[in-house]
Amino acid sequence: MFTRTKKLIVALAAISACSVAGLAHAQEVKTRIIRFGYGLNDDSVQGRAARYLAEELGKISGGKLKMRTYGSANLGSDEQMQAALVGGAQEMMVGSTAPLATMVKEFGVYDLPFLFNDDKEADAVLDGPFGEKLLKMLDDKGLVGLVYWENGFRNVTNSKRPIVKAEDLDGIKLRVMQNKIALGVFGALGANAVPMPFSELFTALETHTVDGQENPVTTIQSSKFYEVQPYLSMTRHVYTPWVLMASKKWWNTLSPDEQKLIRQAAASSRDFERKDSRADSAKAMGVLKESGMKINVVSPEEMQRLREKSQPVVDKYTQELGPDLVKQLQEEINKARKG
Ligand code: TK8
Repeated sequence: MFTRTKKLIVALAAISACSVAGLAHAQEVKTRIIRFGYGLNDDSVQGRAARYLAEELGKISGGKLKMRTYGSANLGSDEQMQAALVGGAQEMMVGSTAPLATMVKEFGVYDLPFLFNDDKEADAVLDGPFGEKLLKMLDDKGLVGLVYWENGFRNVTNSKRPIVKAEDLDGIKLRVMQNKIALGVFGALGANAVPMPFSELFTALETHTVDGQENPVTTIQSSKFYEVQPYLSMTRHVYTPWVLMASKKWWNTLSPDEQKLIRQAAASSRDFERKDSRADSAKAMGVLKESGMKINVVSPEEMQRLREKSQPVVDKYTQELGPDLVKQLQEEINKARKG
């Protein structure tokens, strides 16, 4: 009898300890509105993953962390949103690494061409110590880097001619992402490279302010570039990721519990997004073929020539980025290649 009573007391004590902890836990998560911005439209890989992220966060926070998603650069271009996050005027975003390089030059490393062979290598490097190290560097600049989403391997579209030989890029007015490495690489490849925010790109293509651009097929399809670009050449010259970020100013006002929930939802969104992006690439190719776009695959010989043409700029920027950084990246890629 005595032991039974004792057991009961112990059990009751355990239950009440739990519910106190549960209560304390619940108190650490306040009702919050989180504005999340992105550059592509709602019907894109970004749009689908943003909705998934918002839903997931709502679910695991018992409806308290309410994320409002704004696509099509409605909160601003990648660079404008970055600034808004730093200033604390916006809570979260997803955007390209290229414009981050103006704040943390090391992010320019992802614009060096011909690094990754496939998405498996990219995942391993981005989710490993190298990718983490770069995300951490954002901390001092007022940003919290959470995870990488896949943007993907980029291909050239234009309105002049198919890129069959390396020389076909000569003189093509090509929009590039806004940093000096992207600019330098396409300059070396012979193009007349023009930096411009993505949010202005469709109009610039439509009005022939530029002849072409480069992006993954998922974006070429979802942004309807096929309506204004007759040629798509499968160059796969670079793999670029997106970074999911929070404003540091805002992040510092969150409880550890809230931060944990956001990190957890961010990690799930990464897995969702990459899977979707890979499935969508195949679908996008189908849509692009049907659209009447003329699509060509660049031969291995010409790819090698593009690689050689870009090598001097790669060497130059390797010095600027730091040879150790580039070496570390190369080693991580080699590890992924073997493993
Ligand atoms: C969308 C951009 C886009 C990127 C670009 O805001 O700028 O070309 O590939 O995805 O971040």
